[in-house]
Formats: sequence, C-alpha cells, structure tokens
Amino acid sequence: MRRSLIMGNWKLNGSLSMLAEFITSLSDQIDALKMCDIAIAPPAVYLHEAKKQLKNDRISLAAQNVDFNTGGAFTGELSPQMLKEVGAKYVIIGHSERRSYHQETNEGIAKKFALLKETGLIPVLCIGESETENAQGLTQTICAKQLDAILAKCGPDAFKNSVIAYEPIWAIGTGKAATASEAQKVHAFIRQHVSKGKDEIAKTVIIQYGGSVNASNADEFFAEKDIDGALVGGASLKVNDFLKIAQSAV
Ligand code: G2H
Repeated sequence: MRRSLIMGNWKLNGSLSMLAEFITSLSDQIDALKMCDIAIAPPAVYLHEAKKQLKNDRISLAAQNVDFNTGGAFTGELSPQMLKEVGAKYVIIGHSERRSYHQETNEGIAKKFALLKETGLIPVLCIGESETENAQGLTQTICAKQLDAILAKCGPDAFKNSVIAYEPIWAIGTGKAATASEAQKVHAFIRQHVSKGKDEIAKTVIIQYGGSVNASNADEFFAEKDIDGALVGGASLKVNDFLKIAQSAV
C-alpha cells in the first residue's frame, strides 16, 4: 500500500560537479530501484540545475527548508512557490539542526507545513527526541508535542499525503543509529497518533527513519512494518552508498 521513500539530505554539502555526476549515476541505475520512491535534497541553489539535468521522473527533488512567508522583506529566505518553480516536490521542515541552530519552534514549523500544503508541495516533517529526553523515557511525549503543533494548525487531516521523518537527535550524524526495533515502536506510535483513528491517514502517511542510516544497516530498518524508507544524510553524499540503501527498500 505504501511505497518507501528514500531521500538524500545533502545538508550543506555538494557542488555543481557533484550534482552532475550524482544525477548521471543515479539515472543510469534507477530502473533497478523499482521498490521505492527516490528523492534528493541538495542545497536549494542547485535545485534548478538539478531539474534541468533530470531526465527521469522517477527521481524527485526536495528542498531542505522554506520560509513561512510567501514574499516581501525577508532577506535570505525562500518561499514555497519559489521552491516549486525550481522543481521541488518535497520540502524538509523541522530538521533538528534547524530547530537547534536556527531556533525554530513547533509553531513556526506548523506555519511552514500549512503553507507547503497550500502550495501543493509535500512536507517532510522531521521530529525526534534528544539523548536526555530518550534517557528520561520522554520519546513519545516529545514526538506527540511536535506532531500536535501541526494538528492544531492544520486540523485532523494534516498528515494526509505527507511525510514524517522520525530522527532521534542522538542518532543524527553520530554513527549511532537507533535499533530497528526501537525505531519501529516509535513509528507505530507516530502512525497511530497522527491518524487519530482515520484509517486512510494511518495507511498512507509515509514515516521515514533518519539518523546514521547507511548501506549496512538500512535493510534492518526497512524490514520493520511501520518504517517507510529513510532520510539519509552522510551516506547520501556518495552515490553508490545511496544506491545500496535504496536497493534495500522493500
Ligand atoms: C539525519 C540524517 C539526515 P545522518 O539528520 O537527515 O543525517 O544520516 O548523517 O545522520
């Protein structure tokens, strides 16, 4: 019923030459990746060029952030419409690096979520707990709070046609991934929480795992029934590693 989504989050990495090589290799091998949807999120300055180079509509583009304003005097920001115009289908919002380094709040992230949906873009909402919160047994409480901000702003159908990435902060870029069974428990909780009893949302919302996913551990995550692919950071920068992760998708 759900197709896994494997998305590469390049963060503040990449160049025009890397983009060209990456797209060529990925396009050559995309036919072998029938079991999943594939997207890359290079820095936004490369999206337009990526759109021009992509000959295969099986590979989608994502942006890593967006503003919650549609236009005006907001120096340095990008609107959903601009990202759509240069080829983005998905937009990552609420990544813990943005929550922490740019002081993003649940309320601001909810505004972004609402605006993306209005614009016809698919939000990839990142949520997850810190190491201390995890140790205190607060994982579900924190995830529920982050999800409830979206439900409060956008209503009970908010997560229809949306993507959630569960990224425990302690696993991001640390090489210390959650175990697949730990992640599965949280994913099952998220699915139940966002659907509020609506079967259609429970069955269709894509919930990715993110945090030190690599070519060696991806298949363990993808074997779990509520894990629908991955948001991949470091291991998405080498096309062969990214391809191996995508080949593990079921
Ligand atoms: C989590 C993830 C991608 P990494 O941030 O969003 O990065 O795979 O490097 O932990």
